[in-house]
Amino acid sequence: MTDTDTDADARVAELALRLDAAQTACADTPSIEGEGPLDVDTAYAVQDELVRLRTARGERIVGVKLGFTSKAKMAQMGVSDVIVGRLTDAMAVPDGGATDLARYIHPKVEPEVAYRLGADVDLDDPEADIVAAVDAIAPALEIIDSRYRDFRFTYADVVADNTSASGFAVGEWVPVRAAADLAVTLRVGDERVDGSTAAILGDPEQALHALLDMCRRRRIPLKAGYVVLAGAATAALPLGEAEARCTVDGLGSVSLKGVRQ
Ligand code: 0L1
Ligand code: MG
Repeated sequence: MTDTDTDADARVAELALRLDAAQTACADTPSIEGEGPLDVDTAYAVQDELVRLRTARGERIVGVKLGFTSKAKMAQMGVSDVIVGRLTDAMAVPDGGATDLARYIHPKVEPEVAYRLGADVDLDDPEADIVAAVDAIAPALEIIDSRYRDFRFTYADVVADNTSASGFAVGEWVPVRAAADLAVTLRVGDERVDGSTAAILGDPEQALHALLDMCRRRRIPLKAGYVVLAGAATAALPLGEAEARCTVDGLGSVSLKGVRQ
């Protein structure tokens, strides 16, 4: 191992500790790229280390999520690639349940479609069929809570920050069905946003293909039982003490509520 490798490993470890501390203390941190360049490979290495810190504390990886799946978000970030992050059991909120707002910095919710993997997907099998591996679909809510100040980040920043993953709730699983262009409504208290699953790469099924491609490139395992959050169908809304509800036409609805204890 060269001195350069050692320096790179030390930087990854230091950045992961910084993001982990921001999450556990609910104290935001400035953009990493605001201080100097961060390439995407290093950003995924930071994410890996961040997730390792969480699993070392006893959390279990229960799924994966995609972000930047809408044309609007890609255009806003000036990128053409999705991002992938990891979900842990500590992020799960039961459907209809409550989540303590003290756990977050500035949480927002977004309406999503979730898929469940019924079988492992072999990343090294060029013929692997991720769509065939899916055994159920459900409406979902994702709580995103960037660890960066004012949600200001670059593409590499947000990759390092595990794609802002903070919480999620999944509605009732139903047998897999086509989910292109289903009407979606997100209500949070008196606020409402309407959209369509078509905002998720044109069809959430496309998100599964994009996920497999990213997981192959980043060596992120796809295991039986994993929840896959395919991406947001509308813009996110701030999460407060009011109920947040996502309704996806033909799939049903899912809700959660922020509470202050
Ligand atoms: O769709 C998403 O899950 C967004 C991921 C990160 C971007 C953000 O925090 O707004
Ligand atoms: Mg999302």
